[in-house]
Amino acid sequence: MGTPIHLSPHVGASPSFSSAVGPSLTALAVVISMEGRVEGERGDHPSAPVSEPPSTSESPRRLIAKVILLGDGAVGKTSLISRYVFSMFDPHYVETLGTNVTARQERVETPEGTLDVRLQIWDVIGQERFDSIYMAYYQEADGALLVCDGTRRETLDGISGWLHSAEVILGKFPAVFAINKSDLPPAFLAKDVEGRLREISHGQFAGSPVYSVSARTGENVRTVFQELTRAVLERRGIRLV
Ligand SMILES: Nc1nc2c(ncn2[C@@H]2O[C@H](COP(=O)(O)OP(=O)(O)OP(=O)(O)O)[C@@H](O)[C@H]2O)c(=O)[nH]1
Ligand SMILES: [Mg+2]
Repeated sequence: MGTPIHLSPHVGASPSFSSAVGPSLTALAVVISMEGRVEGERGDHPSAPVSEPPSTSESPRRLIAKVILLGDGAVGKTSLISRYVFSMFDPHYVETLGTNVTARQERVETPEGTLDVRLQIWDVIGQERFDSIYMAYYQEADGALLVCDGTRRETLDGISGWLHSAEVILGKFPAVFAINKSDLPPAFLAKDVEGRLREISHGQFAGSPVYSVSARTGENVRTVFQELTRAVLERRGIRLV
């Protein structure tokens, strides 16, 4: 199990926007392709790399990161995003059509000062893999939250397929694993996921954080997004204090 990180309580949420599958998704990807850069609030060039010296401005530096949710249908990807961004839960199942993007900000402390990380959270239907929707969805992602449904063992089996298809586009990438619906009796446990991860992709994901979460109760929901934030920053050489 990973260790929760402690980030400042400052958060900001923005309304979601959706894109139908097709040309508009491509346009959206261009907008989102700012990830990997720090934006100074006053005067910094928007394309300044994250490794630049800290701004002398009092405003925190800002960084945009694209994170994607992967997992089979009805595991609770959309519900986890709703809980994290809007503090809401809907017990009715509405299959995600096309791609939805929402955002929430996490404020973190680094040796160079405060950094506001705007997580662009991409949600897509968990049905088919490897078609043009997923290619666009995976492209330029900084990290992934892999979600399975703790009441359905077959969704654990599905994880390896999602990892492999994302690897084709992304190569190595930071990942955090969420066993959702912890408010219900489990069909498998975190140790089962950890065992599976040791077997997948030459163990690339062994040691990645695994959490039991519940979009219904909120248990560990913010924690998994914070862990993903930490993993994305570490991948870019940014340490948290
Ligand atoms: N009890 C319980 N139900 C949950 C939880 N999270 C999601 N659900 C329910 O599971 C169903 C599927 O949730 P979604 O969030 O739509 O699943 P999804 O992974 O986005 O599904 P697709 O869009 O089809 O890929 C809905 O009825 C949710 O209310 C949870 O933590 N506990
Ligand atoms: Mg969905």
